[in-house]
Amino acid sequence: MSKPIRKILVANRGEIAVRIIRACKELGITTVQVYTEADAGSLAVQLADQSICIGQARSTESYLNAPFLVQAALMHKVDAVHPGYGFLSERASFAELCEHNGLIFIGPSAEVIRNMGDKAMARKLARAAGVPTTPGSEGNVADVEEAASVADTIGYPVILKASAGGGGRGMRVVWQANELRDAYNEATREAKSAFGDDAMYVEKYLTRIRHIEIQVLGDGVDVLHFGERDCSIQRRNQKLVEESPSPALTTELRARLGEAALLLCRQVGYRSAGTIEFIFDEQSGQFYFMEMNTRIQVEHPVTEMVTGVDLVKSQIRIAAGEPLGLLQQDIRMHGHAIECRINAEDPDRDFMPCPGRVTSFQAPGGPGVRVDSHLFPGYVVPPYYDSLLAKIICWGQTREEALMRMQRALEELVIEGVRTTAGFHRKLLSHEQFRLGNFHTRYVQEGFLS
Ligand code: MV4
Repeated sequence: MSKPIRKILVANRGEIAVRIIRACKELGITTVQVYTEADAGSLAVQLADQSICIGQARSTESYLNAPFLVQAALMHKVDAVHPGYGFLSERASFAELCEHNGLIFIGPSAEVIRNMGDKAMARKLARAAGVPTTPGSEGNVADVEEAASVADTIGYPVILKASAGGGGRGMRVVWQANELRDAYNEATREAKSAFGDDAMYVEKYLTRIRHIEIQVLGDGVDVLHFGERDCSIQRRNQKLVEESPSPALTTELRARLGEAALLLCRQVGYRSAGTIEFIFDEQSGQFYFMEMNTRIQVEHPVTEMVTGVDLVKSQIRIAAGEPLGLLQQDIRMHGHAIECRINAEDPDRDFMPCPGRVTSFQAPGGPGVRVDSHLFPGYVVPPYYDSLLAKIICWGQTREEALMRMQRALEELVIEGVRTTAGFHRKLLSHEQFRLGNFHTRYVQEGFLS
């Protein structure tokens, strides 16, 4: 079904709200930006065609308040709602509420969001589609006895994962049998309080891995993949640096990962932008399905820089019922792109958040440099939301050129008034092993921050 989209409610904030507004401007779509008292002076409000205050600063009273957002959408007579990432972007009930009110939700169907949000169900769907999954339980385990039995079968270490979790939340690594019971009880208690659901599944824990994810676009009939992003540079499950292509993948492995991602998407008739996350064991060359994210991701510009495809505009076109209009052979990855997330956090104080007024801001520029940010001089970084200030994405013909450009961009960057992670990135990019492409998900906490 195809319905023209002439007006969109931007149901998010910060840099991704600016990104969505830019895509809409290029498509000739009118934008309505929601904001809270804390975001009243934001760049997104300044750039949007219209704006509406949806409440107080606290997210639960605003950006997480589905009825407020739908009410704002109906008042402004928008055709569609773009959820961005985080907040309600993967809340199936929000997608349903939009659709029940005649609004297009720019994302997959509520059913697909729900199924992929249940990590044990997602694992089952992946396995049924023929996607490699780690040894472990078929779905959720009934109790600690079943968890122990699965762990005995697959061998320690194992990782307990909350079905309602994801992104590293509600996980527990268990190194030996006598720790399992306590770990299981803690993990289920934590999951119950964090997600209201203590369902748990068990996987063989792979210790030295890379986090490799595949970007996809589906229109409900066809699905395409846009290559991988290596997101292994993380700290406490927060991605810091992402790049494409991965230094660890051969052409053959890239094709196998892409094909595996498409298998799952075809199985569920995937529609919109999405990302399939894998863990890649470099020693064995094996990769395994981890989870599927049913939203546009923070790091999407890395893929845009190497493929030339605007993923946000594609999402909006698909939501309007347009076909993909591309074939897999049309998609080429050219050169190398790397993204550094500049957060208002202090690396010298355990990355603690540092909100406050940005007294000066000078973005880098020049060949191959892209800055996605909502900052401007005088902007006050609020304490209520995530600490992302800007994403610097650099492209080069080679990884070395992309790294050199990123170092130049980080040196040009000026943000004063709040402490940021820019210095951390400059240090990381000067590390020999990182420059050689030799890293994994424990690189930061093991060799770098200790
Ligand atoms: C794993 C794993 C190793 N073995 N699963 C992290 C977040 C979510 N996407 C799944 N994650 C992982 N799942 C198995 N079977 C390693 C990760 C992982 C990770 C785990 C704990 C702490 C930091 C991590 C960073 C990246 C990936």
